[in-house]
Amino acid sequence: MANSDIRNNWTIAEIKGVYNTPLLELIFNAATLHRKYNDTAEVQVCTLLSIKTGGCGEDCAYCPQAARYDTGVEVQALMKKKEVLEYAQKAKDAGSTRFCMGAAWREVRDNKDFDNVLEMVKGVNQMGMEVCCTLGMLTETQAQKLAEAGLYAYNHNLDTSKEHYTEIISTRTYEDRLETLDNVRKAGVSVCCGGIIGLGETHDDRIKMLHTLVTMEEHPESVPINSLVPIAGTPLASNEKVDIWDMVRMIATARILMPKTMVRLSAGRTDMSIAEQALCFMAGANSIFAGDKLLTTPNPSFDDDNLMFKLLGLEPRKAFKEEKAYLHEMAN
Ligand code: SAM
Ligand code: DTB
Ligand code: SF4
Repeated sequence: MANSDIRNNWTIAEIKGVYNTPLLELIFNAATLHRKYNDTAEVQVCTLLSIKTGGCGEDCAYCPQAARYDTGVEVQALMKKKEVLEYAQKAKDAGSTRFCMGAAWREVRDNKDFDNVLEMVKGVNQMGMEVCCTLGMLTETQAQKLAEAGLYAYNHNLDTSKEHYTEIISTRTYEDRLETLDNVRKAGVSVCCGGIIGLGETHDDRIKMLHTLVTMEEHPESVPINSLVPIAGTPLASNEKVDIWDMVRMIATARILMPKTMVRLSAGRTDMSIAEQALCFMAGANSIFAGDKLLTTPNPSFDDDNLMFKLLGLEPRKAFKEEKAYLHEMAN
Protein backbone atom coordinates (compact mmCIF):
# COMPACT_ATOMS: atom_id res chain seq x y z
CA MET A 1 0.00 0.00 0.00
CA ALA A 2 1.32 3.46 -0.84
CA ASN A 3 2.38 5.40 2.21
CA SER A 4 0.98 8.92 2.02
CA ASP A 5 3.64 10.28 4.41
CA ILE A 6 6.56 9.29 2.13
CA ARG A 7 6.15 11.13 -1.15
CA ASN A 8 8.35 12.19 -4.04
CA ASN A 9 5.76 14.35 -5.76
CA TRP A 10 5.67 17.38 -3.45
CA THR A 11 5.00 20.65 -5.26
CA ILE A 12 6.76 23.92 -4.43
CA ALA A 13 3.40 25.33 -3.27
CA GLU A 14 2.84 22.41 -0.88
CA ILE A 15 6.35 22.76 0.56
CA LYS A 16 5.80 26.48 0.98
CA GLY A 17 2.63 25.68 2.91
CA VAL A 18 4.54 23.39 5.28
CA TYR A 19 7.48 25.80 5.68
CA ASN A 20 5.17 28.71 6.50
CA THR A 21 3.09 26.85 9.10
CA PRO A 22 3.03 28.78 12.42
CA LEU A 23 6.21 27.68 14.19
CA LEU A 24 4.84 25.77 17.20
CA GLU A 25 2.32 23.98 15.00
CA LEU A 26 5.13 23.13 12.56
CA ILE A 27 7.31 21.71 15.36
CA PHE A 28 4.38 19.68 16.68
CA ASN A 29 3.61 18.24 13.21
CA ALA A 30 7.28 17.39 12.63
CA ALA A 31 7.65 15.83 16.09
CA THR A 32 4.55 13.71 15.46
CA LEU A 33 5.91 12.29 12.20
CA HIS A 34 9.36 11.83 13.76
CA ARG A 35 7.79 9.74 16.55
CA LYS A 36 5.87 7.68 14.00
CA TYR A 37 8.92 6.69 11.94
CA ASN A 38 11.95 6.92 14.22
CA ASP A 39 13.10 6.23 17.73
CA THR A 40 13.16 9.79 19.03
CA ALA A 41 15.62 8.98 21.82
CA GLU A 42 18.20 7.95 19.27
CA VAL A 43 20.67 10.36 17.68
CA GLN A 44 23.30 9.29 15.17
CA VAL A 45 26.76 10.46 16.15
CA CYS A 46 29.15 11.03 13.21
CA THR A 47 32.72 12.16 13.47
CA LEU A 48 34.35 14.19 10.72
CA LEU A 49 38.00 14.18 9.80
CA SER A 50 39.61 16.38 7.19
CA ILE A 51 42.01 13.94 5.52
CA LYS A 52 43.21 16.53 2.98
CA THR A 53 42.91 20.16 4.00
CA GLY A 54 42.88 23.49 2.13
CA GLY A 55 44.31 24.58 -1.19
CA CYS A 56 41.09 23.80 -3.09
CA GLY A 57 40.72 25.34 -6.55
CA GLU A 58 36.95 25.92 -6.30
CA ASP A 59 35.42 29.28 -5.40
CA CYS A 60 32.64 28.23 -2.97
CA ALA A 61 31.99 31.58 -1.27
CA TYR A 62 31.50 30.07 2.20
CA CYS A 63 34.51 27.80 2.31
CA PRO A 64 37.61 28.23 4.48
CA GLN A 65 39.46 25.72 2.28
CA ALA A 66 39.21 27.57 -1.05
CA ALA A 67 42.78 28.54 -2.03
CA ARG A 68 41.71 31.89 -3.45
CA TYR A 69 40.53 33.30 -0.10
CA ASP A 70 42.96 34.30 2.60
CA THR A 71 41.43 32.39 5.52
CA GLY A 72 44.53 31.27 7.39
CA VAL A 73 43.77 27.56 6.82
CA GLU A 74 47.03 25.66 6.44
CA VAL A 75 47.27 23.42 3.37
CA GLN A 76 47.90 19.78 4.27
CA ALA A 77 48.55 16.85 1.94
CA LEU A 78 46.53 13.65 2.21
CA MET A 79 46.94 12.07 5.66
CA LYS A 80 48.49 8.64 6.12
CA LYS A 81 46.19 5.65 6.55
CA LYS A 82 47.64 4.76 9.96
CA GLU A 83 46.93 8.23 11.35
CA VAL A 84 43.38 8.22 9.95
CA LEU A 85 42.63 4.84 11.53
CA GLU A 86 43.90 6.09 14.88
CA TYR A 87 41.42 8.99 14.69
CA ALA A 88 38.64 6.61 13.72
CA GLN A 89 39.41 4.40 16.72
CA LYS A 90 39.29 7.43 19.04
CA ALA A 91 35.95 8.44 17.58
CA LYS A 92 34.60 4.90 17.98
CA ASP A 93 35.77 4.77 21.61
CA ALA A 94 33.93 8.05 22.23
CA GLY A 95 30.66 6.52 20.96
CA SER A 96 30.66 7.55 17.30
CA THR A 97 29.23 5.01 14.85
CA ARG A 98 29.82 6.87 11.60
CA PHE A 99 33.17 8.22 10.46
CA CYS A 100 33.24 10.74 7.64
CA MET A 101 36.44 11.61 5.80
CA GLY A 102 36.52 14.93 3.94
CA ALA A 103 38.93 16.13 1.27
CA ALA A 104 39.23 19.65 -0.14
CA TRP A 105 39.06 18.40 -3.70
CA ARG A 106 36.97 19.62 -6.61
CA GLU A 107 36.71 16.03 -7.78
CA VAL A 108 38.34 12.65 -7.28
CA ARG A 109 41.15 11.84 -9.70
CA ASP A 110 42.26 8.31 -10.52
CA ASN A 111 45.64 8.50 -8.84
CA LYS A 112 47.66 7.27 -5.83
CA ASP A 113 45.69 9.51 -3.47
CA PHE A 114 42.43 7.85 -4.48
CA ASP A 115 44.01 4.39 -4.01
CA ASN A 116 45.04 5.48 -0.51
CA VAL A 117 41.52 6.72 0.27
CA LEU A 118 40.14 3.34 -0.83
CA GLU A 119 42.50 1.70 1.67
CA MET A 120 41.30 4.06 4.42
CA VAL A 121 37.69 3.19 3.61
CA LYS A 122 38.52 -0.53 3.90
CA GLY A 123 40.29 0.04 7.21
CA VAL A 124 37.48 2.03 8.86
CA ASN A 125 34.86 -0.40 7.57
CA GLN A 126 36.79 -3.28 9.14
CA MET A 127 36.60 -1.44 12.47
CA GLY A 128 32.81 -1.85 12.38
CA MET A 129 31.93 1.79 11.75
CA GLU A 130 29.78 3.18 8.95
CA VAL A 131 32.24 4.89 6.62
CA CYS A 132 31.32 8.08 4.81
CA CYS A 133 33.39 10.23 2.48
CA THR A 134 33.03 13.69 1.01
CA LEU A 135 35.63 14.11 -1.71
CA GLY A 136 33.93 16.29 -4.33
CA MET A 137 32.67 15.09 -7.71
CA LEU A 138 32.78 11.36 -8.54
CA THR A 139 32.38 9.34 -11.74
CA GLU A 140 30.26 6.21 -11.74
CA THR A 141 33.37 3.98 -11.72
CA GLN A 142 34.90 5.85 -8.79
CA ALA A 143 31.64 5.51 -6.85
CA GLN A 144 31.66 1.79 -7.56
CA LYS A 145 35.27 1.45 -6.38
CA LEU A 146 34.38 3.21 -3.14
CA ALA A 147 31.38 0.93 -2.71
CA GLU A 148 33.55 -2.16 -3.21
CA ALA A 149 35.97 -0.86 -0.60
CA GLY A 150 33.08 -0.76 1.90
CA LEU A 151 31.85 2.84 1.67
CA TYR A 152 28.49 3.17 3.43
CA ALA A 153 27.54 6.76 2.57
CA TYR A 154 28.73 9.66 0.42
CA ASN A 155 28.19 13.30 1.37
CA HIS A 156 27.71 15.76 -1.46
CA ASN A 157 25.61 18.82 -0.68
CA LEU A 158 23.41 20.89 -2.95
CA ASP A 159 24.06 23.75 -0.54
CA THR A 160 21.22 25.99 -1.83
CA SER A 161 18.67 26.34 -4.64
CA LYS A 162 19.71 25.99 -8.29
CA GLU A 163 18.95 29.71 -8.72
CA HIS A 164 21.07 30.89 -5.79
CA TYR A 165 23.88 28.42 -6.54
CA THR A 166 25.44 30.67 -9.20
CA GLU A 167 25.77 33.48 -6.62
CA ILE A 168 27.81 31.17 -4.37
CA ILE A 169 29.91 29.02 -6.73
CA SER A 170 30.99 29.65 -10.30
CA THR A 171 33.53 26.88 -10.85
CA ARG A 172 30.96 24.05 -11.17
CA THR A 173 27.25 23.71 -11.83
CA TYR A 174 24.22 22.43 -10.00
CA GLU A 175 23.94 19.73 -12.69
CA ASP A 176 27.49 18.57 -11.83
CA ARG A 177 26.34 18.05 -8.24
CA LEU A 178 23.23 16.16 -9.30
CA GLU A 179 25.26 13.93 -11.61
CA THR A 180 27.60 12.88 -8.79
CA LEU A 181 24.61 12.14 -6.57
CA ASP A 182 23.24 9.96 -9.35
CA ASN A 183 26.54 8.08 -9.59
CA VAL A 184 26.53 7.50 -5.83
CA ARG A 185 22.97 6.18 -5.94
CA LYS A 186 23.76 3.85 -8.87
CA ALA A 187 26.70 2.37 -6.92
CA GLY A 188 24.32 1.44 -4.09
CA VAL A 189 25.94 3.84 -1.64
CA SER A 190 23.74 5.69 0.84
CA VAL A 191 23.20 9.33 -0.17
CA CYS A 192 23.94 12.16 2.27
CA CYS A 193 22.91 15.47 0.76
CA GLY A 194 21.77 18.74 2.27
CA GLY A 195 22.68 22.38 2.41
CA ILE A 196 23.60 25.52 4.25
CA ILE A 197 21.35 28.29 5.49
CA GLY A 198 22.72 31.81 5.90
CA LEU A 199 24.24 32.17 2.43
CA GLY A 200 22.10 35.24 1.72
CA GLU A 201 19.36 33.06 0.19
CA THR A 202 15.64 33.82 0.37
CA HIS A 203 13.03 31.61 2.02
CA ASP A 204 12.02 30.59 -1.51
CA ASP A 205 15.58 29.38 -2.19
CA ARG A 206 15.41 27.14 0.88
CA ILE A 207 12.05 25.81 -0.24
CA LYS A 208 13.40 25.11 -3.74
CA MET A 209 16.42 23.25 -2.37
CA LEU A 210 14.13 21.07 -0.26
CA HIS A 211 11.99 20.51 -3.36
CA THR A 212 15.03 19.22 -5.30
CA LEU A 213 15.89 16.83 -2.45
CA VAL A 214 12.40 15.50 -1.88
CA THR A 215 11.59 14.95 -5.55
CA MET A 216 14.62 12.70 -6.10
CA GLU A 217 13.60 9.17 -7.02
CA GLU A 218 14.59 8.11 -3.52
CA HIS A 219 14.95 10.56 -0.64
CA PRO A 220 18.55 10.97 0.53
CA GLU A 221 19.13 8.70 3.53
CA SER A 222 20.63 11.65 5.33
CA VAL A 223 20.20 15.40 4.99
CA PRO A 224 22.68 17.68 6.77
CA ILE A 225 21.38 21.15 7.55
CA ASN A 226 24.35 23.45 8.15
CA SER A 227 24.13 26.99 9.35
CA LEU A 228 26.84 29.14 7.82
CA VAL A 229 30.01 29.40 9.88
CA PRO A 230 31.18 32.81 8.65
CA ILE A 231 34.89 32.68 7.83
CA ALA A 232 37.10 35.80 7.76
CA GLY A 233 38.60 36.18 4.29
CA THR A 234 35.65 34.60 2.42
CA PRO A 235 33.08 36.69 0.53
CA LEU A 236 30.42 35.69 3.11
CA ALA A 237 32.52 36.68 6.14
CA SER A 238 30.08 39.35 7.27
CA ASN A 239 26.81 37.55 6.56
CA GLU A 240 24.25 37.87 9.33
CA LYS A 241 24.13 35.09 11.92
CA VAL A 242 21.44 32.50 11.16
CA ASP A 243 18.38 32.90 13.37
CA ILE A 244 17.73 29.81 15.49
CA TRP A 245 14.06 29.92 14.47
CA ASP A 246 15.10 29.63 10.81
CA MET A 247 17.19 26.59 11.67
CA VAL A 248 14.27 24.98 13.55
CA ARG A 249 11.87 25.79 10.70
CA MET A 250 14.22 24.24 8.15
CA ILE A 251 14.75 21.08 10.21
CA ALA A 252 11.03 20.65 10.91
CA THR A 253 10.16 21.08 7.23
CA ALA A 254 12.84 18.57 6.19
CA ARG A 255 11.49 16.08 8.76
CA ILE A 256 7.91 16.44 7.47
CA LEU A 257 8.99 16.06 3.83
CA MET A 258 11.34 13.13 4.51
CA PRO A 259 9.98 11.28 7.56
CA LYS A 260 12.50 8.41 7.52
CA THR A 261 15.64 10.37 6.60
CA MET A 262 18.36 11.15 9.13
CA VAL A 263 18.18 14.94 9.46
CA ARG A 264 21.53 16.19 10.69
CA LEU A 265 21.98 19.28 12.82
CA SER A 266 25.37 20.07 11.29
CA ALA A 267 27.66 23.14 11.26
CA GLY A 268 26.77 25.95 13.63
CA ARG A 269 26.23 24.08 16.91
CA THR A 270 28.98 25.95 18.82
CA ASP A 271 26.76 29.03 18.66
CA MET A 272 23.68 27.20 19.96
CA SER A 273 22.66 26.64 23.57
CA ILE A 274 21.50 23.21 24.72
CA ALA A 275 17.95 24.60 24.81
CA GLU A 276 18.23 25.66 21.16
CA GLN A 277 19.65 22.28 20.11
CA ALA A 278 16.87 20.57 22.09
CA LEU A 279 14.33 22.45 19.95
CA CYS A 280 16.09 21.14 16.83
CA PHE A 281 15.88 17.54 18.15
CA MET A 282 12.22 18.12 19.02
CA ALA A 283 11.67 19.36 15.44
CA GLY A 284 13.10 16.11 14.07
CA ALA A 285 16.89 16.38 13.93
CA ASN A 286 18.34 12.95 14.74
CA SER A 287 21.99 13.18 13.85
CA ILE A 288 24.96 15.38 14.74
CA PHE A 289 28.62 15.76 13.94
CA ALA A 290 30.64 15.13 17.08
CA GLY A 291 34.22 15.90 18.08
CA ASP A 292 35.80 19.25 18.78
CA LYS A 293 36.44 20.02 15.12
CA LEU A 294 34.23 19.83 12.03
CA LEU A 295 36.65 19.96 9.07
CA THR A 296 38.55 23.13 9.96
CA THR A 297 36.22 24.98 12.38
CA PRO A 298 35.34 24.30 16.04
CA ASN A 299 32.49 22.04 17.18
CA PRO A 300 31.28 21.11 20.70
CA SER A 301 33.52 18.53 22.44
CA PHE A 302 32.56 14.87 22.99
CA ASP A 303 32.25 15.70 26.72
CA ASP A 304 29.86 18.62 26.13
CA ASP A 305 27.73 16.45 23.85
CA ASN A 306 27.68 13.57 26.33
CA LEU A 307 26.37 15.96 28.96
CA MET A 308 23.72 17.24 26.56
CA PHE A 309 22.66 13.66 25.68
CA LYS A 310 22.32 12.81 29.39
CA LEU A 311 20.32 15.92 30.11
CA LEU A 312 17.93 15.38 27.19
CA GLY A 313 17.68 11.59 27.56
CA LEU A 314 19.22 10.93 24.14
CA GLU A 315 21.37 7.96 23.18
CA PRO A 316 23.76 7.30 20.28
CA ARG A 317 22.33 5.22 17.44
CA LYS A 318 24.05 1.87 16.75
CA ALA A 319 26.04 1.35 13.53
CA PHE A 320 24.47 -0.37 10.47
CA LYS A 321 20.99 -0.25 12.01
CA GLU A 322 19.18 0.04 8.69
CA GLU A 323 21.09 -2.92 7.24
CA LYS A 324 20.33 -5.05 10.28
CA ALA A 325 16.63 -4.15 10.09
CA TYR A 326 16.65 -5.03 6.38
CA LEU A 327 18.35 -8.41 6.94
CA HIS A 328 15.93 -9.17 9.78
CA GLU A 329 12.97 -8.36 7.51
CA MET A 330 14.38 -10.62 4.77
CA ALA A 331 14.88 -13.49 7.21
CA ASN A 332 11.27 -13.35 8.50
N1 SAM B 1 35.19 19.40 -1.35
C1 SAM B 1 34.08 18.58 -1.18
C2 SAM B 1 32.79 19.23 -1.64
O1 SAM B 1 32.74 20.44 -1.79
O2 SAM B 1 31.82 18.48 -1.83
C3 SAM B 1 33.88 18.06 0.25
C4 SAM B 1 34.15 18.97 1.42
S1 SAM B 1 33.09 20.39 1.57
C5 SAM B 1 33.96 21.34 2.77
C6 SAM B 1 31.64 19.76 2.38
C7 SAM B 1 30.54 20.71 2.72
O3 SAM B 1 30.86 21.48 3.87
C8 SAM B 1 30.14 21.77 1.73
O4 SAM B 1 29.34 21.27 0.70
C9 SAM B 1 29.33 22.72 2.60
O5 SAM B 1 27.98 22.34 2.61
C10 SAM B 1 29.94 22.53 3.99
N2 SAM B 1 30.64 23.75 4.44
C11 SAM B 1 31.85 24.18 4.01
N3 SAM B 1 32.16 25.36 4.60
C12 SAM B 1 31.13 25.68 5.41
C13 SAM B 1 30.87 26.78 6.28
N4 SAM B 1 31.72 27.80 6.40
N5 SAM B 1 29.71 26.79 6.97
C14 SAM B 1 28.84 25.76 6.84
N6 SAM B 1 29.03 24.70 6.04
C15 SAM B 1 30.16 24.66 5.32
C1 DTB C 1 28.20 18.74 5.93
O1 DTB C 1 27.06 18.92 5.45
N1 DTB C 1 28.76 19.50 6.86
C2 DTB C 1 30.08 19.04 7.18
C3 DTB C 1 30.19 17.74 6.33
N2 DTB C 1 28.98 17.74 5.57
C4 DTB C 1 31.38 17.48 5.50
C5 DTB C 1 31.14 20.06 6.92
C6 DTB C 1 30.94 21.36 7.66
C7 DTB C 1 32.15 22.18 7.42
C8 DTB C 1 32.14 23.46 8.19
C9 DTB C 1 33.34 24.27 7.92
C10 DTB C 1 34.64 23.63 8.32
O2 DTB C 1 34.77 23.08 9.44
O3 DTB C 1 35.60 23.70 7.53
FE1 SF4 D 1 36.63 23.05 -2.28
FE2 SF4 D 1 34.59 21.66 -1.22
FE3 SF4 D 1 35.45 23.98 -0.09
FE4 SF4 D 1 34.16 24.07 -2.41
S1 SF4 D 1 33.32 23.34 -0.45
S2 SF4 D 1 36.06 25.18 -1.91
S3 SF4 D 1 34.87 22.18 -3.39
S4 SF4 D 1 36.59 22.10 -0.27
